[in-house]
Amino acid sequence: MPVGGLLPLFSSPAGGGLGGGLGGGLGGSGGSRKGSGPAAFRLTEKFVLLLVFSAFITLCFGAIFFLPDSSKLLSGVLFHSSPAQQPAADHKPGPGARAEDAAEGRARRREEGAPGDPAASLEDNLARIRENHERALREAKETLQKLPEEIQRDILLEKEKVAQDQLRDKAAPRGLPQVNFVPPIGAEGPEPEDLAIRDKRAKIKEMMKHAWYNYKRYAWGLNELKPISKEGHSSSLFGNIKGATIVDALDTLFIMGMKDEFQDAKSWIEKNLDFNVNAEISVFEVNIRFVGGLLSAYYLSGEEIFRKKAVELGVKLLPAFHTPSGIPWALLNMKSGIGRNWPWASGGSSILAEFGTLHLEFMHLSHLSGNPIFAEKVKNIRAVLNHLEKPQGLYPNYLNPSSGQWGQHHVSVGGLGDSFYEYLLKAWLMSDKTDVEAKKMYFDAVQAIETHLIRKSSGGLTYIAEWKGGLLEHKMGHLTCFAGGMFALGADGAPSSLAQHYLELGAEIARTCHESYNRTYVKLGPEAFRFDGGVEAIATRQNEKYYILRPEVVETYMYMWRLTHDPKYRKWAWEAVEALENHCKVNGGYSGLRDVYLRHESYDDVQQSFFLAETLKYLYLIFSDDDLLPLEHWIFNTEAHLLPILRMDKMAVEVKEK
Ligand code: DMJ
Repeated sequence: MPVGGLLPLFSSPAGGGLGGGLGGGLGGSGGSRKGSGPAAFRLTEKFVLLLVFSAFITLCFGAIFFLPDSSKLLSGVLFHSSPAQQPAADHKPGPGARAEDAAEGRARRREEGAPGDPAASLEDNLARIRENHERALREAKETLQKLPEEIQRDILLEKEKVAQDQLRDKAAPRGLPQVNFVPPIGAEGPEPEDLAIRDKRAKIKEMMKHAWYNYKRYAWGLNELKPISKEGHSSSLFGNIKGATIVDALDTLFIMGMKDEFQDAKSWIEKNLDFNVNAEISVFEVNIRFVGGLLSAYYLSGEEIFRKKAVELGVKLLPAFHTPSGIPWALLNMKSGIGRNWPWASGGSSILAEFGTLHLEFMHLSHLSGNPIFAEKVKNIRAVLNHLEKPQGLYPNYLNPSSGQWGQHHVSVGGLGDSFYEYLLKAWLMSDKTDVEAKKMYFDAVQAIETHLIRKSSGGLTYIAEWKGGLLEHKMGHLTCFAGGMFALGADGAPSSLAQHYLELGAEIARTCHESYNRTYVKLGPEAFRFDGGVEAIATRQNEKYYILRPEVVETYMYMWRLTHDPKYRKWAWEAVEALENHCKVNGGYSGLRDVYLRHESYDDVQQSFFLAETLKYLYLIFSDDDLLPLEHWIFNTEAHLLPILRMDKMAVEVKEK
């Protein structure tokens, strides 16, 4: 990416050449990738002239300095050393000698010479000048051998690097401020009184142990487990960052009272969790799983290591925002700080569900670091979105970070769109209901979704379709099933005439998603199900029949249970537990399935980290009392990591260096 992505800086008229800031530079995408505009030529010429001039100075200096007569001439004026102290001519660092050799010699002389010796210091200075000129000459020679395109690229890379360094310097945590750690409310709950419920909860904890210990045994320190092959599984989403399952599982271990396991995870993080990786990561995935997991572990345990690591990682993600609009790239090389978008995403667009799912974590990063930069970045995303015209009040899934304009008009409450809506609602709730802008955006969006996307099947099932340039695709993804919980959670904040309506809408979506489970052989739902061609809530395409241990359906059951206490949600949740035990549990952990309509399991051989972070956590909460993680105090990020509601009066950060 770097070269292709950076060259437009030169070719775009808006890029403004070297003078236009880096943000403007990266923005000049739409232009040609050849980089041969007039501005580019002027710059190249300037650079070459500079090099030639520098070479000329060096030659003049060399002529004065190295010719015998000049030396003699200079010796009386500049050198006070005796001939015996001067190095022999063949030891002089001439053009062929390495500058390091000269530096080494200088250092040796400095060690040997008396401190404050003016002759030595003069000699030192001259030697330094000589080295600099030699280096300039060498570089000029090398540069003149390069093609103009290569020279341009080098200038750009250098410029990019300087800008990235500045950005990092600005944001680098120079010791975190002290935070008055507030002991968490409801981080551990009592055993449920009802014995049957207690047993069910204990069963879910057993499932967590089975998933955790197999990961520990076969894939410890790697990202995920392959439970059939009994080895590690690595996903490109995390680049070379390791330990996704460990970080994702932290808070589930904590709330289940698995203290020893939590300590093991903490020790691994202290010793091994490293973000200096030279590989591309998904900004969204790393944020929701790693930043979210670390923040959650900090808020539950108060252990400083988690806060430190979360902020450190947050800083590493900041270069992703380095685009003309401030809408972040989807992919980022954590070492170079260079970002780009998924090649398949509409004309180089960023994805709504990705850049729209940073808000909660970044607000907490600013809160815990005392550095406003994180909050500024996500508030800017909000500002960009607010300035844009929305087709029919809907948010398309694609937004170009260079132009700041929508890409393809494809709208979805499932993949590519989903958690953007979730984070609007939760931003309002997490701000102790002070972020009224988020509230308005959420309810406006939901209204448009109801008008244009939500439909009822002839069999009476409410579903959320996808919208493509005004045409509906009557398909609902497993991912979309989270929306039942979202509608119900938001009901309380709706105008009073609509509160009951949103709770019922949540219940209807929960029922539809339950049907998508119930109509399969294994009683776990497919990746996507359709409401056309004479079917309802059934996958018709082979590539939509898989189940990868996803949480969205039990997530909705959890919210519906908490908000209504209708026993059917515990019943449905238990059906999911039994199905997981019967069809996904294997010797080496839990595996996803390739086809939920098949009698005989075909395993995908991956135990996803979100199975421990989300699926098992939501199931456990359904069989716990409501005072374990009460919804009035905690917000779940989209990976089910826990973030406390920010009540500024009670969670003061003392901005003072430790
Ligand atoms: C999780 O990583 C998160 O829930 C995300 O929002 C969507 N996809 C997976 C689980 O299905």
